[in-house]
Amino acid sequence: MAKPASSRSGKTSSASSPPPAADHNRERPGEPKSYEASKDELLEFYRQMLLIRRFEERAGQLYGLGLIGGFCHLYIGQEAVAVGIQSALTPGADSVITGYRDHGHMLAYGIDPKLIMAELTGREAGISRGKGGSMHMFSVDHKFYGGHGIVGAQVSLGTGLAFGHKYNEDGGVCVAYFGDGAANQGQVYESFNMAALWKLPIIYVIENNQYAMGTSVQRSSAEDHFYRRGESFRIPGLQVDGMDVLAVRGATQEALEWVRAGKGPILLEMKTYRYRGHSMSDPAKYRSRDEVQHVRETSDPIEGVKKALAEAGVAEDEMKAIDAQIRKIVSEAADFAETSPEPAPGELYTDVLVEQY
Ligand SMILES: Cc1ncc(C[n+]2csc(CCOP(=O)(O)OP(=O)(O)O)c2C)c(N)n1
Ligand SMILES: [Mg+2]
Repeated sequence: MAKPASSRSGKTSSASSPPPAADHNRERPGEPKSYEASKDELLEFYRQMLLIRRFEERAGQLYGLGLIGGFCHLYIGQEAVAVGIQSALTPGADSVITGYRDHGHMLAYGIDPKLIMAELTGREAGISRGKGGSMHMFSVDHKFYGGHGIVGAQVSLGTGLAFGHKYNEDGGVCVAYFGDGAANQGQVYESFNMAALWKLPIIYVIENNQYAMGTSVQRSSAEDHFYRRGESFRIPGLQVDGMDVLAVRGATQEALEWVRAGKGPILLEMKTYRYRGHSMSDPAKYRSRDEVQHVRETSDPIEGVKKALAEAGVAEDEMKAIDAQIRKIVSEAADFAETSPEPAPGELYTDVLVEQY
């Protein structure tokens, strides 16, 4: 006969008996509600998403002109995720970490577009002094901890940031973004285990844009409902329409409430889509043009907010004027990034760890 196993509550149960009922009844976050935005908030969401889109379009052009070296991963299509989440965070208190598709996140956190574009073109004025490029942008001032090229690494690092928030009792929450592909990495689950054990203040955000480079979720993921990926660590998850900025904001508030109440980590699966290739060098032959066109026509995040604005009585002309302002900001950022000086050769020797430890 199987030896009785000890349950978490300390009571014993037979190994063959079902798990204690309490496991199934354990507390879960409420159903997230769509955020009810005021007209001004909607306008701000529109502005921020448009800024990301126009910025990324211009970055794509600069890359084509040979002004951006190295890799360049655009965020077009996913704008509602970063904008909706960021709008719910407390600037200066909460920390953020993400992968290499990071320009949109930095813009959503209010970082000057000029400094981001100048980083792309490798200039001294860039946010990482032109030495990080597209994938390695960093701003401690904004509690934005990168920009990481190693798939999944930001999940462990973000868990460490959350540990820091708890240890220092600073009230902050870490938001760690990663992709559907990264979600299949081993270190993600080691991090989940520690975060759940220590009830760390972290929101794990899986940006499920349906593809990891050229591999679709269906071909790579045995459990493609990513919000369930924390279940065996008792981390609850919510699946969210990541193309709807109001749904994203509503779910983030629910998640923040959970984490700030000291209940430990929570997972948000953002169902989203990227319109461009994985990076600028991807011809995207693994999917049809029709597939992309269909998403653009039926669930574009910016068009969704435009519709809501029209319903709230905002005139088409006002929206066009915002677009013109945004184009101007992006043009100025591009001019700055093309004309500002490159770092002096001496910069090669700064920010390099030389001590032994
Ligand atoms: C550890 C590691 N393995 C492989 C790669 C190569 N690689 C770069 S991006 C990527 C796909 C990641 O896809 P996903 O997590 O879905 O993010 P997305 O690009 O869709 O935002 C891979 C395999 C890498 N950078 N790091
Ligand atoms: Mg992906």
